[in-house]
Amino acid sequence: MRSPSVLLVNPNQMKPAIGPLALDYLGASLGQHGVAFSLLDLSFEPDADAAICRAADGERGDAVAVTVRNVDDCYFGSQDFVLARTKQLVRTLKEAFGLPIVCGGVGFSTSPVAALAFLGADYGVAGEGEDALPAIVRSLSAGEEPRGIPGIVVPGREREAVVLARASLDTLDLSPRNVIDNARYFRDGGQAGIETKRGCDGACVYCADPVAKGREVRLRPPKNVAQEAASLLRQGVTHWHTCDSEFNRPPEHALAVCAALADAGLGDSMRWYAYCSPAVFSRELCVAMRDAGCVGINFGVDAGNADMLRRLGRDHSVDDIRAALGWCRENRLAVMLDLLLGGPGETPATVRQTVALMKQLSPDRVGISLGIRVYAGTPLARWLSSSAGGDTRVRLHSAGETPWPFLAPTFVVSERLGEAPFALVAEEIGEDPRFFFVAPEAEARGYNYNANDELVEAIRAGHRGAYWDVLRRVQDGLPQA
Ligand code: B12
Repeated sequence: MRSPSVLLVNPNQMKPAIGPLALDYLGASLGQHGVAFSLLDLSFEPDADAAICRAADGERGDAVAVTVRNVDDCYFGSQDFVLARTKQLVRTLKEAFGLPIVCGGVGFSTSPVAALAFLGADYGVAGEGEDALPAIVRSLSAGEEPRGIPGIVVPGREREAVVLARASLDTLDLSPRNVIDNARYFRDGGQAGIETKRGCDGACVYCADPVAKGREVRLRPPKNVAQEAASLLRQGVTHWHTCDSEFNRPPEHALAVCAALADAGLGDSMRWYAYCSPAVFSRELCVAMRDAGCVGINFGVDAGNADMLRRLGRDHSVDDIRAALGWCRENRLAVMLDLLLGGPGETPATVRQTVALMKQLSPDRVGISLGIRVYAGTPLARWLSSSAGGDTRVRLHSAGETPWPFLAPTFVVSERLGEAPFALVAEEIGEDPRFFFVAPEAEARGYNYNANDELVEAIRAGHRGAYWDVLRRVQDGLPQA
């Protein structure tokens, strides 16, 4: 009897190219579950439709699995609704293969029922796919309707509560990293990714991570993370970024991962970057990260004003930001502070205060997103839909109409910033080159990493690492990381 098998598809064509980490993890798990797979990676295909037709000429399995990392690019200036293109690809895949289409991914899981309906796919998985996908493929291979699989989403069952699929992280070996072409992604995209844990129990009002990944934090064995880094190194990949929402939550796990990387002797041979929270950061962690090969941290600080931090549901203070930056300086870690401006309650005065604090703290770079992407299922979405949202004095901007609230990119901007919020922020920044901020009508992409030619060029010229650090190095004429 033929063994169950599935075609894994990456539809993401954004440039610079970020490797679909999910497919390396899903492939590892499918193998461990005895399910065969092949890969169709459309990232480097100039003609996706033609590549699909070529692939359909070969052996066909039981299903086609599409990873949907991005619904949109989450950037107010561009509002690129990627899911609309993925929908076209799903249609082409369906016609070419005549097989059930299964979708999943972090973007997908931010709105699983809506995304499934919009894409016209047959099955979806909300949450982690490592155990769910093999179970679905096995059922289909046996000619059975997949049922009772945690996380599965099926058309017409919209009213059922969606539960998030979970994977057996303590027993699965996610370290091989041998499904996607990591060497090519490193050459063209300048970095790889590694996830050390999943889920976030934070209370940030706008964040889709608790929706897509769950509130319960699940940790990977630190040694397995180090083995994974070593697998990448064997492929010539020397720079990577953590793919956790915030690496230092919980801090004990971050310390254990750093110890495992250092013990494996990787601290000197690899360079990595992380998203971190200033709330649970410490000098001890900073030193451990440096010794494990970390060279730069992006702190999602959002605001430099206590009232806005509270409104956004953040649990750090301005003093935490200051302290974190100080420890990074002591240990020569580069720092970007990321701001999220324009949320409910933002005023010209709070913007002024935040921008002034950034100038005073003087990190290596400050990234500014103006306008907050609203995701269904977040406190922000609930608040906007409730009567309390009626008099919040915010404007909603939406780039596309779908019957599902917040599926197409939708951004909230405080009305109190007036008719020209971008000009207002630009005026506060002035000519300060440390800020990444571009107006929507500008040609430059700034630190929008979607269709960013400046970055593509820099990577072609040999730069590697986190994109903010690559842009900084090019701007400041610094050597490659
Ligand atoms: C790290 C990260 C980055 C890093 C990537 C570094 C790297 N080397 O990989 C950087 C900074 C480069 C980055 C850039 C961008 N990012 Co980003 N990023 C992330 C982050 C934190 C992790 C992504 C990741 O790899 N996760 C780990 C993988 C394994 O998880 P996964 O893809 O969810 O896969 C699991 C499940 O979903 C499921 N699954 C996945 N596929 C499938 C398929 C099937 C069939 C099944 C059954 C299951 C399944 O199983 C997998 C294993 O459990 C996520 C948020 C998050 N917590 O995931 C945002 C996130 C994906 N990014 C996002 C965005 C918007 C972007 C940018 C477009 C931003 C911009 N405008 O510049 C760019 C795009 C870059 C590009 N060119 O593609 C958004 C997407 C949201 C949306 N609206 O679509 C997210 C969700 C953050 C957010 N909430 O806003 N990003």
